[in-house]
Amino acid sequence: KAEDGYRLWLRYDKVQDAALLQRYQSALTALSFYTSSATLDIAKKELIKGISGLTGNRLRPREGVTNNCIIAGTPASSVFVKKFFQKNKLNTGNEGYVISTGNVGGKKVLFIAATKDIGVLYGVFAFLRLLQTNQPLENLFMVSAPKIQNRILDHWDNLNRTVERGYAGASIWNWHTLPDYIDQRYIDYARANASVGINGTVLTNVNANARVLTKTYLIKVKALADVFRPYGLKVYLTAKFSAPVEIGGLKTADPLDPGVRNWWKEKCDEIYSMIPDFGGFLVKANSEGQPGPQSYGRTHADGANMFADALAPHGGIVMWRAFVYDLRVQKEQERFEEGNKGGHGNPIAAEDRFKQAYNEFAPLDGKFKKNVLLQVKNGPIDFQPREPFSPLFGAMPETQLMMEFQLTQEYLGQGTHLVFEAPLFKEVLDADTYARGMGSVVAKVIDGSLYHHPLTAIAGVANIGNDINWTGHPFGQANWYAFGRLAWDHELSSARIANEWVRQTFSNNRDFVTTTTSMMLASREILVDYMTPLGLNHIMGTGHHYGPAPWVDNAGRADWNPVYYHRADSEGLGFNRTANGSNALAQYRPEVQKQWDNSRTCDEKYLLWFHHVPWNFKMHSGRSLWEALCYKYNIGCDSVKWMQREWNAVKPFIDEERFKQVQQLLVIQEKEAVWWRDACLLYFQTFSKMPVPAQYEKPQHT
Ligand code: GCW
Repeated sequence: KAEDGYRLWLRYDKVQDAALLQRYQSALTALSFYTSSATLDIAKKELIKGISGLTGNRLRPREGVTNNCIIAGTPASSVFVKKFFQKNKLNTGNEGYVISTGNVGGKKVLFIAATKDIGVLYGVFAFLRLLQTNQPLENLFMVSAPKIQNRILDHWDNLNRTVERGYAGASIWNWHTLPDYIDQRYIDYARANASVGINGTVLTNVNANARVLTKTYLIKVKALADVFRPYGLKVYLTAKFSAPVEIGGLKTADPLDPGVRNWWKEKCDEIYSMIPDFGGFLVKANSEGQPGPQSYGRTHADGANMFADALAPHGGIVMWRAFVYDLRVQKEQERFEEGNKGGHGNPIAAEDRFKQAYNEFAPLDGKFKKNVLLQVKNGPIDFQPREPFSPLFGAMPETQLMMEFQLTQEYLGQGTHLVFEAPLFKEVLDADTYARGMGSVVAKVIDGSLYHHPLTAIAGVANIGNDINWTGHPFGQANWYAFGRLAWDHELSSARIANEWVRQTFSNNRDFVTTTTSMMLASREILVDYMTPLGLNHIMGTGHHYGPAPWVDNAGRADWNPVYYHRADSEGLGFNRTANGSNALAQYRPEVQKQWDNSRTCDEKYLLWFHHVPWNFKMHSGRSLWEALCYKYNIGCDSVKWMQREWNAVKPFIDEERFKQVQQLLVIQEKEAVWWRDACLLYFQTFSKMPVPAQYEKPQHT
């Protein structure tokens, strides 16, 4: 059934465990739920639908309270909630909720309540999650509120419905039929996001098209905003820096030009007259060909603050991206090509790309207005299978930094490899910047607690398209889910998230849950092993970023070349970023530098990120670097075979359709793991000139 994938983690199928089903059936017999807003209406329908599917009980809201009654609402919508909140001095804030068993006039009741309407909707989804994951309902008292305010999906969707780095079909935004045609998918999208607490969506690609800011498109954007509003989902757009010239007829887009500033102010007034709760702008400027303030001799702060001023009167925010790598590098490359027509060549870029975002932004600390967030990718390069955390997280105390993760698996096997990303997200969130001493983890930088910043946000580049199952790979859904859950509460463990997702999406069967979650939890490290072990990175094919291409040395820009990143030579492998190399390490606090600056003590996961080490370098295991590389690539391949066996074993527990989809994708993944191993080992062997140890499979030329 095609709908098996479409339903995501919101399936509400009847509880299988007979004893538990009976307990749920008798604990959930009545409902007191007065609704006075669209949001509460949605919450009520969801609750009734969920309980009906899961237990078969069809609840009809009634006046008064009976035994085993759910009381849902806010202090404003329900007198019972009001008393409960007063008695317990509760206030769940703007978005939080409480789920609690209780007593009203001697009757056993269960509260799903919140200070605000949207909190009730989040509470309903949290309650249904309890049922869907078969949790006990006795003696409940759960209070929950998000740790980060703005939890946002960034769509890299173009107006022609292509999706940059999208692997799940076309964009779900059908600009052609909007605003009059409201696809059911828009509603289902908002509902899915609300179910995990995602409260914002940037509809358009950061490689922006100014036309989305014209009236013609804003009418369509408004239609989406109207659909999303009751689900607590705000709409944002990307703003192309040159829009005043492209669609405004101005001669310049200089952020200090009064005419330009006024143009943006009026544009914002126009947007807010149509969408009063518009979230704001996401801007990619002076990066990969996008125009920006530097084109006019101004700084990133000048650019961001111009938008900030235009948005501030309406309460909007600016998310200014820190994903830049210096124009000078590009210029140098162009000069080089000019003098080297026809030949191949690779001038080493003027500055290590690793260092460039920091070089440009750290000096601007404290220069951004109150409604600006600087959006920093998790690592210094670009969404690699593993990166050390971006040094910017420990370097800008006076700036509100937000995180950008990538859910779409651009460098992680795209739509075909099974990779659960929660461990990647957690690794970065838990990394210690030491910015204010030990314990200054990245999560505390972005949730505002380290420096007491009032505005906080986190973004995930969406992996959603119009494929029936939303994300192409059925397990891609888990990354959307994990992002939402971690954005709400970064303290949740990857294991807990995997467990929740598997139970809701597939089955509560013990064997199934154990097998599938262990596969998920291992999957990211497995991919690292067969793609980029020991700190290798950016050795994917240039442009598409899919298969292996460590040999490429003519990608058009020195710092797009895989050879720039791995630096293999007859001596060894890896990028020396210590003091006698590019010294990128100096961008970290001394405690962090100490973890990584010595090749003998550096965590081997990051070894080749920071060191150029000889082929016969002795690893902790006693293997040489070359042997360790052979070992890692082989273990990666073997582990994909293990995943295949595990998946085959769970066949009896789930529907044929999703079983087969994953089974076939794992076949592709297995072939491609071997492709990665063979390509990389054969290539690196041309430098190491060492044999592959006998116990490993020999790489093959194909
Ligand atoms: O990850 C890289 C991608 C580009 C992307 C860019 C960015 C949207 O290869 O496709 O462009 O980064 O994040 O801006």
